[in-house]
Amino acid sequence: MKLNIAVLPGDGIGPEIMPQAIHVLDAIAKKFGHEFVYHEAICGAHAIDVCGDPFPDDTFKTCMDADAVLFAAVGDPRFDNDPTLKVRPETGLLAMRKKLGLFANVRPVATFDCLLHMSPLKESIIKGADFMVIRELTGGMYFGEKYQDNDRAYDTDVYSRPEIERILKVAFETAQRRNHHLTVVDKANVLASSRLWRQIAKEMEPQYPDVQTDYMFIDNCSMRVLTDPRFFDVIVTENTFGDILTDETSAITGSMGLQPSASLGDHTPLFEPVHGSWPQAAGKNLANPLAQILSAAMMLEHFGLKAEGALIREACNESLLQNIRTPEIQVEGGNHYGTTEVGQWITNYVAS
Ligand code: GGG
Repeated sequence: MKLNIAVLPGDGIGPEIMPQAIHVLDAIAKKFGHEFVYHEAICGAHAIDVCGDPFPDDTFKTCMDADAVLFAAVGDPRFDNDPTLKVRPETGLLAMRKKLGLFANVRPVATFDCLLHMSPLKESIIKGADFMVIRELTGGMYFGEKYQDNDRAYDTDVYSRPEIERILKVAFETAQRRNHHLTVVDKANVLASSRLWRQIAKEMEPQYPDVQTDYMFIDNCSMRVLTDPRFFDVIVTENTFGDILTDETSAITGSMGLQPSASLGDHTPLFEPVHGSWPQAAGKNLANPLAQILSAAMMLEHFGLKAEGALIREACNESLLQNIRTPEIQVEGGNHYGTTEVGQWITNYVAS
């Protein structure tokens, strides 16, 4: 198979973890006889430095022309502290999602057996947890009208019926392909937008009689994912809740550096780690490349390359089992491996 892949390393640790995913993809291409063609483009703070725009038109075109986008992360603390820097890198991420119509962010959450003992959570509670969070990605407060002056600020939480229906359809269908259990997560006791979500989900329920659907407030869900994660199969929720919830679930997987995601919608699909740009670690060879490499595996699986995805997953699992780990998940007394060493090990495993 030939795949044109737009490659967007972005900021912070992005330019360090992305090459590791590319090395692994190259090893897969060689082993399975595929052709992966990479088209690198800029975004985020790096793009603001180059041309003043965090998602330039050239990058948009590169993404639109590609079969898939492999993206790392954006964000830079310079933009938190300097009021003269008006455009934030994150607006590039939002523009990318909006312009590519990427309304469904699919975030799998599963444990790695060999990391269970490192979780702050009880092993007996999280063992076997395996669920999917479907985060709506182009609506809600991130995109609603905003205002800020020195004394007053607001973000509006707007959702329309078509936006809610299309994401719920993805969620119901995902539950049908998995274990037939969907949890709709909202704050319907307080928020009007949540009440519309709930109303529409209830209207749609009869179309999916094979899916057991339940409803949970986000505050309850935030507790339940940590105290009873095996309860969940598919969670669907709005943009902000999904963003926060899937950082929380890194306590189940073992590290933010282990969570990949796929963003799907109207145009080119995009694959990116759940984590951000971790600027404090940039240039230090510290970042875990697994979320990026596993995002590449999700990309291949999206195109039906199941064996290729499975081999990458096996290589990642094996690296963890053999303690080839970056510092945040290394056992006491174990050697610390850097971003490049972990990436190289996984590449060699895939190539062998
Ligand atoms: N790879 C994800 C990333 O770059 N995250 C930084 C960020 O700004 N996240 C907010 C969001 O995902 O909406």
